[in-house]
Amino acid sequence: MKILHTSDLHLGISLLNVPLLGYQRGFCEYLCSAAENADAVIISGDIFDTSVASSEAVRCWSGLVSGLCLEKKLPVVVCAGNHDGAARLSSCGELLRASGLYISGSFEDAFSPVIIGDTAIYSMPYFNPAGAAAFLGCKPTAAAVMEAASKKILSEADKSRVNILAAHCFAAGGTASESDISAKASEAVGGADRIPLSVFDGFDYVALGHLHKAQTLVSPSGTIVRYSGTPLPYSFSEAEQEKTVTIFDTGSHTVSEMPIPAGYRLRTINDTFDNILEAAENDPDRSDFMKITVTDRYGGDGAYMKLKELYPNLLRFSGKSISGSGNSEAAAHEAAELDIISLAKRYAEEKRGISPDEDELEWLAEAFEDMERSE
Ligand SMILES: [Mn+2]
Repeated sequence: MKILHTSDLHLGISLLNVPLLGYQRGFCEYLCSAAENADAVIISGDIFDTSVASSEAVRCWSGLVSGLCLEKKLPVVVCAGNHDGAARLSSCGELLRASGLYISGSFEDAFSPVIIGDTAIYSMPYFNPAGAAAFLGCKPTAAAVMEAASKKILSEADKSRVNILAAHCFAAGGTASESDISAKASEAVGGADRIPLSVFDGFDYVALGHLHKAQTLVSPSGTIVRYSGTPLPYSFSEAEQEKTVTIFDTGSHTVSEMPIPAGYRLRTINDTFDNILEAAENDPDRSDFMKITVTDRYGGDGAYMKLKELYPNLLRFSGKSISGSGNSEAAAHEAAELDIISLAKRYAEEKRGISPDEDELEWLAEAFEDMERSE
């Protein structure tokens, strides 16, 4: 059997204020046709970007699962992610199951597998360790909960089947992206929610969501622990990542990837102002979503306006910092060395992106002379 695994759709997300739902609808269409080659679909959480999703995002989701379950007649197994409102997402569960849509929204759901042919899929939503620990009688940490849950599942599982775990969590050794807001936050506090790969030993495949970069980790006994990644790039740190859906073959126990057409491209340029202007003339992809850093000018409005004319989807812009290093102490030290005209000139460059002309410099000089006289 072939299982198509995807996650972290984040329907309704914006990229620096640019709504991406139109592109996400494109992905949903792609997914419906890609799934024709599969026997089941797993979506490992973060269906929506916010727990109370917009009506447009809900409509998009509704269209996707209708397409997969009703038109393509495929079973779809979903676990709620930390961005989802789990109770909302999993409402009408019994009714949906009758149509082949299996959504786990509460921790206990993880222990009732969805059986598809020779395969059992255990689907565990993102969990709060304290609540899950009370249910399992273990320590209230993510690692202890997952260890106890895996043990319980595997002790009850039929080993003649292919046993798959779908979950939304941070596995040790995984790499977070800029758009993994909660994963990044956990890194900042020391990664206490990291789950050691050894707890996944015994499963045939672990279909994870939460980290936005597609990546394969391997447990000590050789279980493939896979993040499918987001279907589209949701931050500039993902500009170079190829976005794919993952296919797990239950017969050969191997994974393969199918590339997803993005519909948009993210691009980063770091260069001097003149080089950027010159290169822009022959740039065929000026409608890309851009992040530009000008290395030889301060980030004033003038430089921004000029570049925005060339790149209408300029989403992030910055110039060099006053010290060139971003160190404010060094900047202050450097500024103290400058005469007042040079300092004013630099200030004007930073604010406007262009140097003051001869007339302006003369006016400045006069103004400073007047000031000194009056002092
Ligand atoms: Mn996510």
